[in-house]
Amino acid sequence: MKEQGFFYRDTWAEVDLDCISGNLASFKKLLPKDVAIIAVVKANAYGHGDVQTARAAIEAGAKYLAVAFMDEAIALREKGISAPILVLGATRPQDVAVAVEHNLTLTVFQNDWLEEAKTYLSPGQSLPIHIKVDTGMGRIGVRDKNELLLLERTIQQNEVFILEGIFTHFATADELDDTYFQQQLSLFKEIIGSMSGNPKYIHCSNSAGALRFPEAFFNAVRLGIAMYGLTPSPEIEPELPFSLQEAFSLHSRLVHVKKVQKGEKVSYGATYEAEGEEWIGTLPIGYADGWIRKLQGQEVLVGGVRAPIVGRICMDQCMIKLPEYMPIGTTVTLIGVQDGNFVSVNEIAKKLETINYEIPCIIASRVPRLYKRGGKIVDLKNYILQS
Ligand code: PMH
Repeated sequence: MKEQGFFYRDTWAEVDLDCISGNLASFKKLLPKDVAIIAVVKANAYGHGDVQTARAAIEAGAKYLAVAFMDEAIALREKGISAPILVLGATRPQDVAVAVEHNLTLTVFQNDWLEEAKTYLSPGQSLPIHIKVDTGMGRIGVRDKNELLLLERTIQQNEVFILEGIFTHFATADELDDTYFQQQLSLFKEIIGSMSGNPKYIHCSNSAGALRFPEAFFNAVRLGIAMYGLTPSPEIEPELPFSLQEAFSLHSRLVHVKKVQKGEKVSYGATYEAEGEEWIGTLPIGYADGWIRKLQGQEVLVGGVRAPIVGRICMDQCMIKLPEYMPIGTTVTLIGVQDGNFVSVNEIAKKLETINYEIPCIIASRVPRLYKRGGKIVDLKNYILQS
C-alpha cells in the first residue's frame, strides 16, 4: 500500500513525474528524430521508483528501458511494463531461458558465455542481445576487434541469438577535458567499423554525453541522471543546453516540539548543548532511512526558513533547532523547495562529499515514495490521492 499513498509515519519522498516528463521532452527537442531514448531505470530508478518512472519515461517517448540486473527487469515485467528492457550488467548463462520468458534483452561480452548460454535455449527460442564494448571504462565489454569478430561469428552461427545492438560506456563524459572521451569515441567507431553489418541500435552516450556531444549520438542514448533532473557533474552545469527539473524531494513532520534551557543536551553522546533557551523539534527520520549521521549540521526547511540538524542523527529520528515555536505536524523539507527556499540534492551530495547520483539511491525503501502529477499526489492510474 505504500506506493498508494497510505502509510503510518510522517516521513516520505515525493517524485514529481512532470519533472521526469519535462526533462525527457527537453531531450527530445535536443536529439534528432532518429535517436532513440533508452531510459535508465536501474536501482529502483535511482531511488525514484522503477515502475512509475518507467511509465512516465515511456509516455514521454522513451523507446527502451535499461536496468542493471535481470531481477530489476523481471520486477518491471511483473508490474505490467511491456516496453523493451535491456539488462546492462552481466547475466548468468544458465538464466537465459528466464530472460527469454520475460522478453528481455541481454548484454553480451564473452564468447564462452554465448557457447554456454545457447545450451540453455531450445531451437525456436530467441534472445535479443546487445554487445558491450569496453573502450576505456574498464568494467565489462570486449576490448578489441578480434574479440568482437569472434562474438559476431558465434552469434551468426546460432539462430537463437539476435544481435540487436552494440554499445559502450564513457568514463569521463561529465568532465570538461574531453581528451579521454574522444579516445573512447574513436575506439568505439573503429571497433564497430570492423563489423560485417550494423545492428539496429548503436548507443554510447549517458546523460552527460547526450547533453554535450552530438557526435556521439549514433541512434540511441542512455539517459539516467539528467532524466531525474540532476546535472551529471557540477562542472558541466554552466554548459547544459537546457535547465533540468529536479524530480526528487524529501519531507517529514515535527512529531515533538520542546523548549530547552541553556546547557541542556540533545541526542546520543549528549554532544549538542543548548546555548540559551531554544526550541527543539524531533523528526521521524534517521540513518536507517539513508539520512546518515554525516548529515549532522545540515540545514532543513521549516516554516520556509533554514534550521540546522543538531546532535547526532539516530537510527529513526533526528532533532532540529527551530527558529521559534512551531506546532507538532509542521512540514519539514529535507530536500526540495519550501516557500521559495531550496535544499537541492546537490547540496546534500556536497555535504556528504559524494555525487548527486548517490543521494536518492541511498534514501531507504523504508521511506515511502509519493508521486506527483500537476502538483498533486497521484496513484498509478493518475487518480488524485492528496491535493
Ligand atoms: N549506461 C550505463 C551502462 C550506465 O552504467 C549508466 C549509469 C547509464 C547508462 C546512465 O548514466 P547517467 O545516469 O550518467 O545518464 N551508471 C552509473 C553507475 O554505474 N554508477 O553511476 C552511474
